[in-house]
Amino acid sequence: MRHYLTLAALAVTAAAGCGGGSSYGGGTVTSTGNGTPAGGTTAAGFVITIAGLRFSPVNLAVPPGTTVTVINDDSMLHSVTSEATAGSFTKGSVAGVSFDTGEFTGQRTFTIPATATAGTVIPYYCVVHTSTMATPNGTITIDPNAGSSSVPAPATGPSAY
Ligand SMILES: [Cu+2]
Repeated sequence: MRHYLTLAALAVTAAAGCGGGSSYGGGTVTSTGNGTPAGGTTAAGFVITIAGLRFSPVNLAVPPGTTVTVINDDSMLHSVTSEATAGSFTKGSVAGVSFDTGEFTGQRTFTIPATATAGTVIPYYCVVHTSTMATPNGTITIDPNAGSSSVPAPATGPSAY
């Protein structure tokens, strides 16, 4: 199980890495389902993307007080809902930290309390699909030193390929 998730995460990362299409000259954006606008100004900061019934990244580290953006690229409803125990598929909290986007498509945000304790790991799930998600559980880890992992690459010069 853990192996599968790791590989899946790597595959997603690799796909995203190849997809930085800023060097494609054409101005026309075709809707390939890869929901990155051409402008490169997707939500910077801490982002969970849901696509193909998969949370990405499966484990996101954020500092206390962070506003987390959740982007649902699927056409179906999903949620990012905290649970006390991974796999319980019941709304809950860990060390006083809880969050719930509710069922949504498009984009939602929630904010981690500034009082969240470093090292707290909060599992989350989708209330619509529970165990049938490709990644049934994700986690958010509170890490004061966590850096934003989703800042778009600078648009200056050729991409570092
Ligand atoms: Cu779902």
